[in-house]
Amino acid sequence: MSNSNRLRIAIQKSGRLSKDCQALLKQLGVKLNLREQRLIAHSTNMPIDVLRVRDDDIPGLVMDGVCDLGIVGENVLEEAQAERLRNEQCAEVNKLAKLDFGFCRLALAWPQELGQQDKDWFNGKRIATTYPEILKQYLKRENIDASVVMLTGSVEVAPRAGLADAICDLVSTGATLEANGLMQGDTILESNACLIQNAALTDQSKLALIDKLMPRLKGVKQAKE
Ligand code: PRT
Ligand code: ZN
Repeated sequence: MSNSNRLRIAIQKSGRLSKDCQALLKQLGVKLNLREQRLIAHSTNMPIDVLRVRDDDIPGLVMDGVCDLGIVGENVLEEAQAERLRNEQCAEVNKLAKLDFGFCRLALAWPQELGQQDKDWFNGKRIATTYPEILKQYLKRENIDASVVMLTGSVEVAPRAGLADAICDLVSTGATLEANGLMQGDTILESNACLIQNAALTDQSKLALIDKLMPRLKGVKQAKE
């Protein structure tokens, strides 16, 4: 659906995935002039444009065909897919590869002073999260009757601020949970960055270019192993 004949790839502009995305494109041989703070960077050696956006916008841009490819955390992808399905919008993408960066887990946590708790404890509790759809699916699956408080940031302070009893947030080293006196519980989702493609892409020259890049991607992954 993208009207450009250049392959459009959406990556995170600035954040935890940006450097790895830029390094990956470089390893794939895509030359870019990223110095300028522009939304679009044109490749100088391939018919590729890189769109630099907020990570939350990437699934929608690829699902709607505004971009042909995107690199995004599976956490953000799954949340966007669940939200779109609930709104009866197109949520389909082809996951071309799981990438070896951006690893984290979406886990439950609660104030340490409460000690170890089992799943039943969550009944009747409020859980703050930035991932309401993934959390609701988990609660349904586990038959837990808790309410979900949506926060777009600072989720880890919610219990202390009296906004929630527990949280469901991304964890990498665990330092943030510890610094906020929280104890980590069940992992709801394990996530890596992944490469996604618009499911309706039919442009033969773009598909041929993707076919050319994919073995390079495999080569990069093997070289790291
Ligand atoms: O501005 P934009 O919307 O693009 O960026 P953002 O602020 O929404 O996202 P960003 O850059 O923080 O993260 C982008 C992606 O990186 C996430 O969607 C995940 O897929 C992945 N990722 C990997 C993480 C983490 N590790 C991570 N540790 N995303 C966030 N965190 C946060 C977490 O929310 C918590 O606040 O880091 C804190 C916990 O880290 P530890 O090491 O203390 O456990
Ligand atoms: Zn974001």
